[in-house]
Amino acid sequence: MSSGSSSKPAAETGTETTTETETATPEQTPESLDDWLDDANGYDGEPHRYGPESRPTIMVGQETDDGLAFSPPAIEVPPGTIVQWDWTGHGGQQNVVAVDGTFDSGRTNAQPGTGYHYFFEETGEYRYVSEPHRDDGMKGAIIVKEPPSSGNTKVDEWLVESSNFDGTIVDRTGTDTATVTTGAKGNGGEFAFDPPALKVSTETTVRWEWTGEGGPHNIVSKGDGPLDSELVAESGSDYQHTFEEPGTYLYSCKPHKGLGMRGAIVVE
Ligand SMILES: [Cu+2]
Repeated sequence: MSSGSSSKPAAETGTETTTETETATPEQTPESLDDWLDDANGYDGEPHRYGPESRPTIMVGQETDDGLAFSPPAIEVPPGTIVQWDWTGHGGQQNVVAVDGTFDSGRTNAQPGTGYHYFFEETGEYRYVSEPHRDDGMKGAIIVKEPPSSGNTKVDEWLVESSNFDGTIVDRTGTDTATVTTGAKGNGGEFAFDPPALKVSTETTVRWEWTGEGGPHNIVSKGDGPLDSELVAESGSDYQHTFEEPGTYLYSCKPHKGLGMRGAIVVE
């Protein structure tokens, strides 16, 4: 019938629109990673760091609220890591698309059990979105960088997932006592030891002092080391140990070990 007559004007309109869009959106200077993550749904201010040989999994669609978040939204991994995304079915149609085009899961999907993975070989900051919900804050970032290194392999491996470890072993050699704050800020809450790594001389007494934040904590040696405190929550609690033998002493808070609440004392 009259089907052919409307096609030409429609095509002309389409061309015009495209031109307008291009002139209206000039290239913007790339925003900082902090700015990018600032309005990412579910971001708590700290990327979760993974060690070598880990295979992090990111949930696509959160169970809470409207589901429009990656969980966790930001992670830090060493080069050579495979990152896995698993669709939860929450939040409707989703995909995983790098802003710079590095990776792209393809067409959107709302099917729980859908998976996608990407092998991150090169260091860099990879921002990504779920395209249907980009403007609703469904954004994330994969930060690929070498893990922090202090030069002490035992310490580095033990603390690789502790968010407040930056490769520094705080030097308190030559002092009688040294203090470690227990329940310091880090690991997604008040789940850190500060400093996470400490170097002391033999005969030094190390004192752990509780802030009272982050729930009950304890100090427990890895393996059969000497540290074994009570599990307590009260601010002002303390636990101490005098180190007689040189060595590297690794410990954690049992309830929060998985979150990265770990510490190390190097005794010289
Ligand atoms: Cu704890």
